[in-house]
Amino acid sequence: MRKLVAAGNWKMNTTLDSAGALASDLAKKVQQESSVEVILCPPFPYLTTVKEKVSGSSIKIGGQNCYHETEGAFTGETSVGMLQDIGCDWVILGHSERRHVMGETDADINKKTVAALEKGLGVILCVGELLEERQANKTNEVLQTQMEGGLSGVSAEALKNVIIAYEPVWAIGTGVTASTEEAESAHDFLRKWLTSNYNADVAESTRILYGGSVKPDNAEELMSQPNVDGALVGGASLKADSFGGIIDAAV
Ligand code: G2H
Repeated sequence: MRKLVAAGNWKMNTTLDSAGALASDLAKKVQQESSVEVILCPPFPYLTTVKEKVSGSSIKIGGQNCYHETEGAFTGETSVGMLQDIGCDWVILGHSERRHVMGETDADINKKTVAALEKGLGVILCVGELLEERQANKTNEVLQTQMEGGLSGVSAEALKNVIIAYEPVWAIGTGVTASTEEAESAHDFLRKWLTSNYNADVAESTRILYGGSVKPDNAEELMSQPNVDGALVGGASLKADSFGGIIDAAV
């Protein structure tokens, strides 16, 4: 039985005050014992504040990115160890905005994934196709390439600390959500990929989240699909009531 996940990707949003207030509101809602794993990924400067505000709840925090090197002259980058130092359990890697705005490749994402897992930091690995790739019937091909690239060299043991997030790029921040059938079909493909490339146990235990315009009113139906194990939420994670509604949908 896979524990469902509600992960909030705040992207480059919030202020110090609003991030703290949002974290406090969510901490009141999510108790120590929760049937849903709640992960908040605020901007780097607010991680420490958010961590403080959620203490006493079961909420975990994560970075939205990291760098694969441990230290040195890498201006603007944040290491895995730094994220762990301030209490992160997770890092989002391979988000489509990193791939398509910042130009990250599967090789870049793989280096970060391997570095994070080597140090025991959990990875939320995002994969997903562009609209033109879906229209050209290349969805599965793209997912296969991104899974093979991102997880190259990752053992079945290390994969226990990985969550996959399927985020069709055409559904991100657009208000367009994949239909439950489209989401389930991609998730089913990803789980079969895990079976073929790892084994049935790994495939059965790995959480696969859906991301892309998830809201309280579509979350329950998406998460009722057999292969959808929760949501990675952007816009709707920025308000306690809407993210709270998504957490409730996962309960
Ligand atoms: C996809 C998602 C969060 P949104 O990027 O990762 O954002 O829910 O705003 O589409």
